[in-house]
Amino acid sequence: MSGASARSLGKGSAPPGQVPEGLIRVYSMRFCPFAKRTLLVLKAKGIGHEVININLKNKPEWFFKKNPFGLVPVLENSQGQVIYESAITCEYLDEAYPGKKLLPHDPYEKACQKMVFELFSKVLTKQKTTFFGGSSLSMIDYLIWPWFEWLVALELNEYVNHTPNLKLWMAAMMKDPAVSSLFIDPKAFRGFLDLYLQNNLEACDYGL
Ligand SMILES: N[C@@H](CCC(=O)N[C@@H](CS)C(=O)NCC(=O)O)C(=O)O
Repeated sequence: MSGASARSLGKGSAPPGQVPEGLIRVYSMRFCPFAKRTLLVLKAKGIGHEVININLKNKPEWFFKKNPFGLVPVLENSQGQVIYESAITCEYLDEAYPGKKLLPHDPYEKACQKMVFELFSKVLTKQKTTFFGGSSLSMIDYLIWPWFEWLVALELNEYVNHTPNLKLWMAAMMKDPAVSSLFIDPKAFRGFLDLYLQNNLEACDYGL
């Protein structure tokens, strides 16, 4: 993966050129939990990609041509096709690329994952298996994880102590190679959050 730790592009920057053949590009922001979903799926499936960070406090004019809502993540492939909305980018990657399938093949099982996703905050405590999609890690776990990573980074994970299944799930997630290799730097995250809440234009590049 290239560019993940590069400074973000802001207003006045030149639009990046065509995506090199054999790679997919993700427009991201280092601390965005939605973009983290896409990055987790890229990593878990071993998809060759490059990352372009966007300054969300000072967005480049050209970025709105990639996503009219001006939000990250956005995927762009070498044919110039653009996909946005994190859950849609994840499903696209799972379908378009070979390797480990993260969404179940069975239509009912797939619908169940989507229902859990829609309701995830309400059903978390009803989880009966180690992972949300069953005994092995699948798409739904990656879609939910980035917010729990924030709890760990902010040292607030004691709030899950009263839900033992959730605690076990978090411990199991931390052992996943995609999750551990993309784990947010807690110090940098806190520094980012501090600046972001002050609307500081340097927030997205904190620590670089
Ligand atoms: N529903 C979108 C939400 C994405 C989103 O809110 N991304 C944030 C960064 S974490 C963003 O781009 N914020 C810029 C803004 O609100 O102007 C998705 O799932 O992709």
